[in-house]
Amino acid sequence: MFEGIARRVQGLVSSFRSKGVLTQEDINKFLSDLRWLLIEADVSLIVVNDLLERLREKLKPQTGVVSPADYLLKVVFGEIAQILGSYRPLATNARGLSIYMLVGLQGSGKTTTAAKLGFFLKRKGKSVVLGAADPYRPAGAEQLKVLAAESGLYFESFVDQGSVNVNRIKEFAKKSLHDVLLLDTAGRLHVEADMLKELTQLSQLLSPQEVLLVVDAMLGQEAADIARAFKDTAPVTGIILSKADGDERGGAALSVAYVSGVPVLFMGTGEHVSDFEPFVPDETAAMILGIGNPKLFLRKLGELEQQLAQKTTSASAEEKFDMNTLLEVFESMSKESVLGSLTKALPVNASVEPDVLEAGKKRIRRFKAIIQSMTMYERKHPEILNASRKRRIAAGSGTSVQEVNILLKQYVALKKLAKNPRELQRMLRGGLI
Ligand SMILES: Nc1nc2c(ncn2[C@@H]2O[C@H](COP(=O)(O)OP(=O)(O)OP(=O)(O)O)[C@@H](O)[C@H]2O)c(=O)[nH]1
Ligand SMILES: [Mg+2]
Repeated sequence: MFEGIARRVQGLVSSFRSKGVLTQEDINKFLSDLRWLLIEADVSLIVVNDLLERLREKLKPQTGVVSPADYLLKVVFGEIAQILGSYRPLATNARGLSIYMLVGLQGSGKTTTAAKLGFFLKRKGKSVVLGAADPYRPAGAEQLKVLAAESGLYFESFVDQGSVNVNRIKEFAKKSLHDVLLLDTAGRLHVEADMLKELTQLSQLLSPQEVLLVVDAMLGQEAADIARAFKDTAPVTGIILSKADGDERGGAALSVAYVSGVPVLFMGTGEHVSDFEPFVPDETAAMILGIGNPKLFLRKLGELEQQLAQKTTSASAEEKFDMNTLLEVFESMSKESVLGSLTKALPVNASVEPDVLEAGKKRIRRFKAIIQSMTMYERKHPEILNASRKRRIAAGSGTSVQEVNILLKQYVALKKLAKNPRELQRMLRGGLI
């Protein structure tokens, strides 16, 4: 699911992995590439434009957070999760049977989804009845009956002589000791006024707890237009995105809730009855961005930021900034526990560039070796380092004079900023990882 878009987002972001800073120009380029990426993923234009506008406001040039790539991922992740809406559980009827009507176009997956949702609720301990309420396709009732039997759910047909018997549903609801009745209603080829009218009437007569619209995610942004058309006329309360396994571009997932204003509550992820999941925006956003483990990603990012903040602020507060301070910062940065696990929490989907992170780690190792080859006096007063001392340090640390010079340059720049801990902290992260 969403592999296509995830791979492309990762490709886009990974070009920032080797950078130490993020300029406004970088941001503009990133946003324009992202725009194309989203349009090609068949995301609704209204979503593309709004998302881009939010990002344009949020993204600021950085001398670096952990790395520009992670900073971009973090901000985009937050905004996409917002666009996807918020998760809510199904409404229930405290006084008895909860009725959920499943509505949607022909072939969208209503009947299959009824069985999936029923199976999902059964696993949560509910007693579920699948109710046939499609008067036009007798075969549909048969299909529902078979699925009910296969999934260990109850079945009841409410179709009498070519129409839905509403009174019988009401009677059933009154007497039933079950928890949930899932009604599989009639679909049409297109969104048609008479279908919407029929659904609205049925819903007025039954007052169901939810009217769940099943939309086919393989339709991309058209899924969002369909959802909107239903919502405008019928009392749709939630969306189930079916065939999300076929939506590798992510266009439907990104568009449907935002365009229709109705939350996506579940998604179907395959043909089997258990291929069904609650739609959790954070997790879906992570999938779309190709972040392997979003919780771990955000937690590790936070930890690293905090560690660096502590090191840098404590030193600068006492105005004792010297090579020892820098060494401490390097040590906290190069700890396997932080960098290593951050890498693991990062995208699973290929295009992470291990060499870039490896290069960052290697650079820190070499800088550490340089400082360790200095005497204590040199560490406190690096300004005394002349050409011959530098040669000695380079030889002692197995590095080059050039690298010693680079480190000294960074040190001078950082020391200047030592009175401003925030700036120092950002610069440290930007320049060194
Ligand atoms: N890959 C995949 N296929 C699905 C999914 N959900 C449904 N399908 C398939 O989509 C096709 C149509 O599903 P149905 O449940 O019969 O659709 P429907 O909306 O009830 O169709 P009508 O009753 O004719 O309006 C079937 O072949 C299902 O197996 C899904 O999440 N993933
Ligand atoms: Mg059907």
